[in-house]
Amino acid sequence: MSSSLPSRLSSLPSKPLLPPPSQRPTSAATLLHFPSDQHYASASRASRFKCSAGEPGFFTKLGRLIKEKAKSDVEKVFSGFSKTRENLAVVDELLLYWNLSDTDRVLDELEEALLVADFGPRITIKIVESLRDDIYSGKLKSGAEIKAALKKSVLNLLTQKGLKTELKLGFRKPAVIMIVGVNGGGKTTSLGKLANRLKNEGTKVLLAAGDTFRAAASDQLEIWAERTGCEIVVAEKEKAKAASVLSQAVKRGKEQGFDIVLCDTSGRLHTNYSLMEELVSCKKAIGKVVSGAPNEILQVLDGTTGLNMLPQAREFNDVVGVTGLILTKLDGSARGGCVVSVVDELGIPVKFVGVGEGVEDLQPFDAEAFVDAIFP
Ligand SMILES: Nc1nc2c(ncn2[C@@H]2O[C@H](COP(=O)(O)OP(=O)(O)OP(=O)(O)O)[C@@H](O)[C@H]2O)c(=O)[nH]1
Ligand SMILES: [Mg+2]
Repeated sequence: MSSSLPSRLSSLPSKPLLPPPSQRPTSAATLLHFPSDQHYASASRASRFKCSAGEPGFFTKLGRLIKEKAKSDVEKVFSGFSKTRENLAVVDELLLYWNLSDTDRVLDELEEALLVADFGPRITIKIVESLRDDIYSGKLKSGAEIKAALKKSVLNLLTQKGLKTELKLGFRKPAVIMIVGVNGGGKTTSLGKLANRLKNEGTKVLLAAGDTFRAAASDQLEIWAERTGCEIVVAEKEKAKAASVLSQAVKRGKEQGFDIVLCDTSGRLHTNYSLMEELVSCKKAIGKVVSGAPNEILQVLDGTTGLNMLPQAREFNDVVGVTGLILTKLDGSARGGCVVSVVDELGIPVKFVGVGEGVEDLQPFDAEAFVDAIFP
């Protein structure tokens, strides 16, 4: 059932309050999904509400904030992937002195560099063989051309499936985002960072401490609530069921006019049947309070685990339907190539990357900025 609108929003103007398309943010730093004019108009006719969008001045403010952030994000993307970059720097060295007679040796070394950076064997072979064909057929004639072709093929791999990287928050209030994944991947930290971003964009965010396995888990989330200035719902008693805590939180979100409820969950192994079933109960409990919710189920994958993350993601996706991935700890590893592997193998969009432990260290994923960051 959809939540009712606050009275101040019930008289939305007949003309949508969207800025002209040219002024709408287009960068992947855009966190929120902007509905089309037509979509928006029908939503306002139905007196429905998408987060805070609809309040006069909201889009102007959001646009400004996103623009400012997009600028600092690009700088951060470049520093965040420093290890992957170091690792792939060999590509530049190889291509600087490349000449045709050296092609096979250079491509062997390029293949090795891509494998070490976790591009995965299938993608690596695909990229290298296509470069080899283009070099021997005379299409690529210099190191610079080879590098440009390499970057283009990585970008194509990331964008070919047309996966959307922005958050899809629907039209009902509150929008609900559930964070799932195996133990220690960075769920709670990513949730905290996400809360910070959404809060800074003018949305009213409620945190839900759905990790009821460990007593310390809700304390950890409370610290994030304080740090980000968000309210939080925690279990009232010990051994509470996660589904009931999350359902209460979403109810409160609905009653008290929150825009977004961010639900933390316990870490669990994808092979543990009963724990995976518990996740299904959590999802159902949320959907009973707000139909269509959770709007996003974001799975956190630890970038340092390399390609082992693929079976985890497959299993979570089969059980609960993952709508996006957050790849964490890419600052600490030389394995940034795993981003390309997961997108190619799973067909699920990477929506954010974690590049540190700080509150600002979660970046919306942008394929072009990513390729520029790892192959500067
Ligand atoms: N370097 C780095 N560390 C991170 C990142 N994200 C999370 N961490 C660290 O990883 C550790 C685990 O993070 P948590 O957020 O507690 O992970 P979790 O998935 O919630 O863990 P459980 O609730 O126990 O399953 C913490 O020390 C975090 O600070 C990241 O992007 N980069
Ligand atoms: Mg946690």
